[in-house]
Amino acid sequence: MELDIRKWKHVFKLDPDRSLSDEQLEKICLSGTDAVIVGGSSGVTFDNTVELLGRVRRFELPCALEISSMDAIVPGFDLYLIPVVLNTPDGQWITGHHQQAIREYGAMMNWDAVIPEGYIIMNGQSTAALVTGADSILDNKDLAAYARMADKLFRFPIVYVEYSGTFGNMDWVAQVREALEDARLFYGGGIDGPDKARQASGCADTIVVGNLIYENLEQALATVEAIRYDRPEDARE
Ligand code: 1GP
Repeated sequence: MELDIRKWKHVFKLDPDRSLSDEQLEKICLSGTDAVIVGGSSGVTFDNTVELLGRVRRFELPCALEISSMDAIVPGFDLYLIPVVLNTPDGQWITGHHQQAIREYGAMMNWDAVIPEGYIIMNGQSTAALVTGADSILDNKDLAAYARMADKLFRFPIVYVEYSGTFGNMDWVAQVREALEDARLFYGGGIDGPDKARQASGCADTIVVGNLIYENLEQALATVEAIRYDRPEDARE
């Protein structure tokens, strides 16, 4: 099982608040994706998170929890991804909730499994933007500056450009990757099939496929295959 996020090129993000049959979940977990991230912007509870973890655990692939609610911090995940929203004026999403969670659980946490993400929310209509009050009216220079801030100032290991629900500007995403030296660039948003998966994978280090799982599972599975042969280790003879 590959827990080094630097090796991940493709991940599926599963929403505990949406349903998948056992057969669908099996296809996802056996698809060849590098990992599953469990997370969502609304309706995520302790119970639905535990349930999904238990079901994913039947398969041998990394399972990370992206924490968006203190009530849904569930032990037993391989990794814990902690979004720090860089483009919100609301400090709750930068340090507020984080400080409260650490106050509660800090002494018992396995810090080796915790990975902060410098999160930049680019779709102002997304639930993530509405919940966090993110200011998504940014140009490419604003975006690159947030990314560089995450990389060089805060030294976050992940910069996550989040277009959730809409396909982003790939030129801008490519500019972000140019600007980063150490951080890994995660891109998520609007990947609706192999073509967009390839485009996004050409501009970011790791692509995240979410909604498509629930809208068109076969297309979602095809995104794994689409980028597979871009990986040197998977190259055909
Ligand atoms: C959402 O970045 C992910 O957090 C994926 O976005 O749901 O649009 O694929 P989509």
